[in-house]
Amino acid sequence: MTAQLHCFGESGHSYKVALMMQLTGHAWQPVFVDFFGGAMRGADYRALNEMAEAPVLVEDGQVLTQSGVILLHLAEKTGRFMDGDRNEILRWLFWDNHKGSSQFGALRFLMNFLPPEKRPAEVIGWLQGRCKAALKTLDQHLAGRDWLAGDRPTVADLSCCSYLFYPEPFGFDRAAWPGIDAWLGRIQALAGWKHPYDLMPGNPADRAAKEDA
Ligand SMILES: N[C@@H](CCC(=O)N[C@@H](CS)C(=O)NCC(=O)O)C(=O)O
Repeated sequence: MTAQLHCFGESGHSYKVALMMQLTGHAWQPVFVDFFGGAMRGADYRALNEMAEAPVLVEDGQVLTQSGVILLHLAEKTGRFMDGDRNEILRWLFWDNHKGSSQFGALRFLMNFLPPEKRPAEVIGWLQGRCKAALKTLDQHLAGRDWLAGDRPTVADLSCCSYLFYPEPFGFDRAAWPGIDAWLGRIQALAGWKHPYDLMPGNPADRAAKEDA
């Protein structure tokens, strides 16, 4: 049965999974989650995912949450993107969930999706420092190697890259990080790569158009 991914365009965590399915040709369809309309706070969504987060993958009667778990599930199903030392791949997946995407996503949310008068300057400043440290870790690791874990792209790369493709500013300037810049270019060159807003429903332009209507 075609896998269903509960997701929305702005969700970098969902993008990791959507990108993996896109690159592997795994059959899937998106189910739009109206995050900005409050859909995740409702009982229906909590019944699907008690953690009230996207992504959720529903496939063959299984309901999977947490992007890292879903990526590993897809790697097993497709036989792709696990070509490397398993511990090294998991090390970067866990790092991403703690120091990478989780912080990039929160900072981007505070700086772009909260109404300007509600943006907490002190928290933003603190988080910018944390994100800069994370970007440094990533950039240094990528100096002199093409992929995060081994000689080929793995789910570690698909996880760690996700927020770095979004256009909304959160203090990440691709040109300032040569290792990351070249690595993102390699990911973009993978056959079938698509930008998050071309892969999943919902994006800031859609919401702005609705507000204007
Ligand atoms: N560690 C989780 C993070 C998921 C997550 O935070 N998703 C965001 C959307 S990108 C979300 O649903 N946030 C809702 C909230 O924090 O209330 C994963 O990797 O799936």
